[in-house]
Amino acid sequence: MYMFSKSLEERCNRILRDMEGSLTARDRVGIQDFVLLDAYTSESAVLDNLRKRFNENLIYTYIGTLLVSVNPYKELGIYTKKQMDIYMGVNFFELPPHIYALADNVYRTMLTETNNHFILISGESGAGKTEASKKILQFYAVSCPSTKLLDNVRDRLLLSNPVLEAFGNAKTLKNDNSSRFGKYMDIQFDHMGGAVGGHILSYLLEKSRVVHQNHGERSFHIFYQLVEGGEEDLLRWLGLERNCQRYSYLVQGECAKVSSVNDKSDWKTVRKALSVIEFSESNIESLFAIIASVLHLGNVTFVADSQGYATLNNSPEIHWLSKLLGIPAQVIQVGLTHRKIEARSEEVLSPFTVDQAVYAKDALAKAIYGRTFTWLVNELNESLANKVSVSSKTTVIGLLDIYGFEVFSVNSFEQFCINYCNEKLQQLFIQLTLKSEQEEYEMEGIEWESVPYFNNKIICDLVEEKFKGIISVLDEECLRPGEATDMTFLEKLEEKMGGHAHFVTHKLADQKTRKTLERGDFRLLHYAGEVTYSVVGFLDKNNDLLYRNIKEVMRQSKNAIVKHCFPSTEPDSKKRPETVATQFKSSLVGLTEILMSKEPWYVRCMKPNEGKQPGLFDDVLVRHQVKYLGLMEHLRVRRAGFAYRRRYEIFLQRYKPLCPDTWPNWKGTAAEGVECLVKHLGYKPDEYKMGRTKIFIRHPRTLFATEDAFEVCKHELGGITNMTYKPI
Ligand code: AOV
Ligand code: MG
Repeated sequence: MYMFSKSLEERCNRILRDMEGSLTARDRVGIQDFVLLDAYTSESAVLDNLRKRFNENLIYTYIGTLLVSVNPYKELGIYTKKQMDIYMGVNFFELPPHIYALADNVYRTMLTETNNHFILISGESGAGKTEASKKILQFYAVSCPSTKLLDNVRDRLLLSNPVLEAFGNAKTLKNDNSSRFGKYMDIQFDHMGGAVGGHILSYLLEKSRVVHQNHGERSFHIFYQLVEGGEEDLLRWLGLERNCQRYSYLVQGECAKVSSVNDKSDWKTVRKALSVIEFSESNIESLFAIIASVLHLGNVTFVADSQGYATLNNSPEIHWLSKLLGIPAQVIQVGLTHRKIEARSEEVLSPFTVDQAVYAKDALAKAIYGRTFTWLVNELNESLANKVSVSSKTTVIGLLDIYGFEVFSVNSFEQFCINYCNEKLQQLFIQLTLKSEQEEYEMEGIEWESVPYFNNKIICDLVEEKFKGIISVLDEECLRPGEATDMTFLEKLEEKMGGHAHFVTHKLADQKTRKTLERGDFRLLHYAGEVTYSVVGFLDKNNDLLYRNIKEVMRQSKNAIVKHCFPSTEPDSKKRPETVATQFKSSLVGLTEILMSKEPWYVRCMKPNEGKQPGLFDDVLVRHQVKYLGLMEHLRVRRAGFAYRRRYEIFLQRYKPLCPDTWPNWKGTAAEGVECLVKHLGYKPDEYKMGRTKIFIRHPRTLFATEDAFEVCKHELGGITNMTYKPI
């Protein structure tokens, strides 16, 4: 159901204007769809095209309906309301590529076909995934039908973003606003296309960041926003000073200030958003009491008594913790310095050493923050729940925006999980693009040729395979407390994975590679490149242990959110909870199932340089991304059998001026019209196939030539009677 309200001439003029028409323009700005690129098999041609377009500030290019996006690292002025209006309801290929064109296409397809869709946004850290997902959401917010009720939903959908980003994003070396959790958001639409609700699923928050940040990185934005932007009396009430340097948890990375981030104004945005989303004032108070508590907790220090056990002075931090969490100071004090153990059916308190106490304190800070984040997502979901059209059936568009593939100088358990997640999504992409291609040919009754490609399943298996994969080995080691260490984990890996083409360690490596590895490292050859992981902390982070008695302490809290996050119904810690990696693995299986039941669309984001700089296109870096994102394979698959396909109606509508029999109106079926049209244009019989609903064109140059012919005649539109067409 495409809207052809605008006159043909107007549309053609627009195509002229967008400069894709003449050859000189094409030379300068490149081709807007890689499928139309003549030397399509060459990586260099693809790269040249991307570079040309990037230099002209054209950051978007298609491969068929897949959108490639290169981060411009500057404001382009292409996301205005005017731009949205231009793209709204216009046939996908008629305008220059844009994220709005994709969003519009997904939306219209959903409405016509009344089915569910998702947009998979991928690319490495800093490539522009989160920005892309926000642009899509904004497009829907503006373009969907509007009523007072719907506007309220729209505002909530939009404002859930700054809140989640405040609590779940942070500055890393790769990205000043890096997502430290995975996010899948369903936007629900009624049959009229109104956005009636939403639902968010979050995946594994990197909560270790609360207590530790690498040099040049920060903790989650919300801490800095509160300290920098919080109102005077709020800070007083929370016992905070307006100085990030005062808080041990905020200065580990030595960069509390970031030039591209305005914590003060972001605070205002978040504060306002929380009100619009209808968080109650008491919940908002409890929420900030928690954020402040984490900061106070970070400043707690222990000293060793004469026996070497950790003691705590009645420090101001304990006073504030007691006040903000509503737990007696004495209880907190004991909780932070002891652990409950069972001795002969009796429970006794065993004192911590200073190191143990510091460990327990950090574990508590991570747990409080992590659980609060989960609570926050649940609250947002309640606020976003569809209350508008409960009776009628809704369809959804899912937006998937996760943490991108990342490689730092030291990589730990967190990077392992993040990169594993990226492997899974790449696997999904491979399965879906090949699968859907195959199915389409089958459905349309057309033979198909397969294309060789690198299947990263081998790496997914290496990580996740039952009993054999890295996660299984890690879990096994986690089951041997006291005996197992990070090093025994590494040794087990060497035993089990030795010889695997994508796994190497110092011991297993050849001489040359050995020099690049430390004894405590293992290296995975990911689809996107090599990553060396340091095993230090793997067992600990996978166990994510929180002592039972400290949970009991938290349960006494009068802070409503803390109370909710540490319920008395929580399973006894004697029963072993699932490890972090295993939970993450299961959640990704769940995600895959959700996605597989929907129609896929793709945005592949790329980073033009490592320096977050505008105008700089690093050939080596982009070429690498073109490779691992599988763009070449995707392109080849699109062109393997038949590069292009169009629904008969759409093809006819666009090209009918090229044939006197079909212009201006064709009386028969669309398929007959197309047949008549392509015969008139002189398509050779093996150049195209007529499917059940679509025409399939083997070489893009055929479509290209048709497009050129169309360009030539556009000035004489309406008067075309005797065009002859010479295939190239
Ligand atoms: P990511 O989501 O892919 O990284 P972001 O979407 O956060 O990356 O983009 C990183 C930064 O690049 C943004 O903060 C913007 O400054 C800039 N940027 C991205 N896209 C655009 C655009 N279309 N126009 C202008 N600037 C842009 V990560 O979450 O780290 O994997 O984990
Ligand atoms: Mg992101």
